[in-house]
Amino acid sequence: MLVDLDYFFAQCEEKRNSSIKDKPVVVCVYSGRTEESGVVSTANYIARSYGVKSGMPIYQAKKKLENVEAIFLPVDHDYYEEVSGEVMRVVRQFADLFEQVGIDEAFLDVTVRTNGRFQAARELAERIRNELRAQLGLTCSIGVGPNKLVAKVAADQNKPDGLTVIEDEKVEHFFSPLNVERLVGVGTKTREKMHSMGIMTVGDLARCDAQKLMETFGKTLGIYFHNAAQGVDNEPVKERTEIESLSRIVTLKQDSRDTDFMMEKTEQLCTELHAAIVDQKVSFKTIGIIVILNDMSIHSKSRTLENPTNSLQTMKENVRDLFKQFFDETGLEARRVGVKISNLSHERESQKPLTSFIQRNTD
Ligand code: TTP
Ligand code: MG
Repeated sequence: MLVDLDYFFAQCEEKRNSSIKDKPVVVCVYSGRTEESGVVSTANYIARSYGVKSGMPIYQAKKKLENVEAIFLPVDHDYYEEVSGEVMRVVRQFADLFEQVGIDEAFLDVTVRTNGRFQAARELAERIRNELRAQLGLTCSIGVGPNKLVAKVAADQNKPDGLTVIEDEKVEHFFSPLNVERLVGVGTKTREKMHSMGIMTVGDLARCDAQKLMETFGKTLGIYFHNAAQGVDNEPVKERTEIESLSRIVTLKQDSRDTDFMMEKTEQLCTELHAAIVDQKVSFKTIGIIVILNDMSIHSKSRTLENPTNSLQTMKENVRDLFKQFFDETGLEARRVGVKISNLSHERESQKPLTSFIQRNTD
């Protein structure tokens, strides 16, 4: 099953201050250029009924809510992370396998505890919904299906506060009339392309020749669309062991306090760390250096950035600065040096509101 919290950031704001609950609530990422520049991160369903949407410029949302008393608030990511942590602690107790996929979303494999029975899964989903409401005062939407793809599409079917259960033999019936963009992976551009091919619904896509899809979208995507349209998906729910930090250390040929020499040696470490975080789709917010002296004493220095990033450039620049500071301040000589990144977060949570939405709006 997929559990997705409703209008999450805005619902968190309502939880903190229930007096705003019956008004349109719009949570904004202010870019700071002018008082109103920036985009809507999310909005409660009252605001959505006036046409306010995620990714919309703030001035446009204000225009839509011109004659109503609406609440505009800046994003408070730390608070949403805290609430997300509480939500996930509750939800994961109901899973055989648990995979958080965003700040407000998680997949649960419940096959074992339900003996593969959809009725039992439905009851479990109801219990999760009740627990979240009772313990945290929050609503969510849940989709249940034979695989992750169907569960995800089902969760989007009855929002907010909905539960949709799609059993194996109902998948085709459920999928075929849906607009094709409801499939995970079909964005605006792909939708336009599909429309131009006469593919409007998931059923149309399912009937489309696989070869033609591969020619148009490339082999990987073509096969994916072909399978997805039939509700076929074999991705397992993957338990993630939360990594807290990553580090790499190298031994120097001779003791040194020269920043350029240090950078030469640590460049490779940064590249390795960068490859690891790209692979695991995480960003770092804290970057540090480790310096081990020839008496084996360990020293470290770190700094925390304003926003999480996965930039190799940022990593290297900060490492250079930190080494420079460390050796200017201490006058010591290093025998081994290392780089450490911590405060890691999954990319979707950390970067979506800050980059891709703004980008999408300035396209
Ligand atoms: P979603 O689960 O996509 O959206 P939602 O929870 O606000 O609404 P829904 O009821 O449809 O589930 O995203 C979770 C949070 O991620 C959302 O509350 C705010 C943030 N977000 C953005 O900042 N910008 C966006 O464009 C989207 C879609 C989400
Ligand atoms: Mg949500």
